[in-house]
Amino acid sequence: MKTALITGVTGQDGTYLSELLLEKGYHVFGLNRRKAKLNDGDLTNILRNKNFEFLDGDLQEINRLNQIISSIKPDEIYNLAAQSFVPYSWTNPIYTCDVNALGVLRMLEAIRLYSPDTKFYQASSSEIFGKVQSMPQNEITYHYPRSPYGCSKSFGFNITRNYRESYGLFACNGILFNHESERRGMQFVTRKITRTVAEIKMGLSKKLILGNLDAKRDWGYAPDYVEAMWLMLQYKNPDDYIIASGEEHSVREFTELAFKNIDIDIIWKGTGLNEKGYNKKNDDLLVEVSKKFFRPAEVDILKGDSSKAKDILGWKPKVSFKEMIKRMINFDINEIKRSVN
Ligand code: NAP
Ligand code: F7E
Repeated sequence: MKTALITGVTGQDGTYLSELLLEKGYHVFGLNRRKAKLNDGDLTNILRNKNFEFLDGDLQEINRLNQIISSIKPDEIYNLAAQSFVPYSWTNPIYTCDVNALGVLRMLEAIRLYSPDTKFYQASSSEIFGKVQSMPQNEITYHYPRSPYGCSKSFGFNITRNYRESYGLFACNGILFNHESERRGMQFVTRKITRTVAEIKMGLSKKLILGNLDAKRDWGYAPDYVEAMWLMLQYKNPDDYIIASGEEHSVREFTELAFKNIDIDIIWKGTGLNEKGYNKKNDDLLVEVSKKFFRPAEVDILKGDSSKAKDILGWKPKVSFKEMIKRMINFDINEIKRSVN
């Protein structure tokens, strides 16, 4: 039976990847930080599986990582753990870099010293491209991160490639563009929108307050993207791959589509911080802009070219942008219904 260690197992991607690997017959170890209260909603099915086990640990604790990796020597490690919220990386930059940059190095050192045959996947990010130097971005696009988070991920990318080239480790970077789902954290813009739109539909909220409506992202569906992680570690050679949908959409467009799912057309009036979105039918105010959600330095646009992953791994996304929004809205509406009943 193949074994895998997933760090960040309680996060969006960690839960989908656990399900995928358990379905494929793996024994899955999930690195888990202690919490005052375990909120394991998305892990309910996984925790019931006899081939899944939690291991206590933290990416900041080198001794524990060494102990775990030397004792279980897994076939594959997926390093998904990170401080993943970009705005938090300005308020806590040193912490973010300790986890997202040095944490990767701690994992690689543990593998190099105690389990050099383990295959390693690093969760890299399109945030490394930041102020993009070419369109669309591919594996050789220049890194120009715009946040401490982006800088930490650029280090993680480079140190992973360096350990592959220096020590011959089977180490891959998946440069994943934004990917969302029903399990996305509530602070990220997509889930904030779908949850608030669902609340508006159910009469629990009156309006949605956002930051930069013009930011453009290449958004895909998380379950499609975790499959790419697995494919990278099955290919005969380790390498780095862009995983993206190849389409860019603005926050404004995402918002309009989300409202369309509850039969509301938005019309925009005003500009900048004074721009507002109204219900076309009755002129109700539904969307406002607040300075609070703007960032010190913005990533204006991201659009990935995943042709290498398509040609070599045979990977392509299955769920469209529209379908993803529909699934997220329906899920949020149903979850609210369940919680109020
Ligand atoms: P997420 O939902 O925020 O999950 C992050 C996970 O990391 C959680 O399980 C969290 O545990 C864990 N974690 C945080 N700090 C840790 C530490 N010091 N030690 C051990 N575990 C720690 O993130 P995600 O969306 O699933 O993303 C997975 C990975 O892909 C992250 O590395 C992220 O930066 C990267 N990425 C994400 C996207 C995207 O669009 N989703 C795109 C590109 C790259 P707790 O439950 O204890 O907080
Ligand atoms: O912001 C704008 C905001 O926080 C997207 C992480 O998974 O993907 C994610 O990082 C855009 C930005 O994601 C609000 O300014 C407008 O331009 O959903 P987000 P992100 O920063 O792109 C990358 C690939 C990762 O690796 C990260 O881990 O939306 N925006 N208004 C807003 N963003 C938020 N959060 N909230 C707003 O109200």
